[in-house]
Amino acid sequence: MAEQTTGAAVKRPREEDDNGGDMPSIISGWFSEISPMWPGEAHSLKVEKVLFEGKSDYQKVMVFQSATYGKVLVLDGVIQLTERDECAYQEMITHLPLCSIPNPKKVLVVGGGDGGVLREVARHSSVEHIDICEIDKMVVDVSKEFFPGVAVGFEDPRVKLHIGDGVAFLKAAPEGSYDAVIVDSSDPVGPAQELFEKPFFESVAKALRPGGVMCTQAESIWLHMHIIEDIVANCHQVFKGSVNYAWTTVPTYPSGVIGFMLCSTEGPEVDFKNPINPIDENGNRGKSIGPLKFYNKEIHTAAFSLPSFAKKLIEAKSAK
Ligand code: SPM
Repeated sequence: MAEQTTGAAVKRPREEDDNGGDMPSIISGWFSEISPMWPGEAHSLKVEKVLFEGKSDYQKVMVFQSATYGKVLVLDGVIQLTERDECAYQEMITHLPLCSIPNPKKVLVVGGGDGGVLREVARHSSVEHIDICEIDKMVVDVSKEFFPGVAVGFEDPRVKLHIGDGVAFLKAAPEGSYDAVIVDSSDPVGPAQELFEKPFFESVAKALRPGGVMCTQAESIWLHMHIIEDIVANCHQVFKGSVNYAWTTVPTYPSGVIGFMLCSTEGPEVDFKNPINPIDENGNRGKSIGPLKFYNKEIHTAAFSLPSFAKKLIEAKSAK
């Protein structure tokens, strides 16, 4: 894996009044995920040991050993992954887009500094080059130290790591250069905020080839329908191919679910609901990463079936 720091690593550091996890998140041996993004509720995990606490230019970073979900990575007080359930998120955000197009060759991951999405992209033997642009080097370093089964993604020789701002990276990307862009962001507060806005989606669309695909983390239907409605409306304006919302379960994310926005640019049609490009389990050319734990073609199609309340609101925003 090649590493390079882009000249764009100058995004503003987090402000003191950001959602910086300033409230103590471990009380009496329990970590509670308290955030104004989900007021009135907080999932808790029993802590066995705090393994790392640090503050980068962008956010607070913590790793702890939990009693029931293995090691846990927390940014600004919000759980990013646990060893037990990370497979659900990383496999779905990766294979929903990549299994929907034939022979993806060039892939960009924005965010995803833990390496889990890279691990999944690397399963696709057609992929020749993977760029990843992560703003916070501390996330990469911490993942390599504490989550080797996730950070294994960095070991693939097709991976090129850029430490910098994903927004600037995409603005500078050559037009039509990627088959797929996967945006593995934290929530739209602090460093990831711009990754949920229309100008960013315009840059993604420009960087994709005709019929290229984007998959972005798109929050929870139980907690953030207003954010999802905005994303859907923006994506319909920007992406002239197809625009779809999918979701999956991740027990340690707030409300236990997380969604994905899947869009394609004008060009060869992409039918996201019916995967055409099965994963070659032996496609990865790096260290052995073992079989898929979560994704299969049935769950791919099922992910696009929405509960009625969400379907209604998303369809309303999709009406031209
Ligand atoms: N590669 C794993 C990184 C995880 N990125 C997404 C994290 C989202 C956490 N918040 C979920 C809140 C749902 N509303």
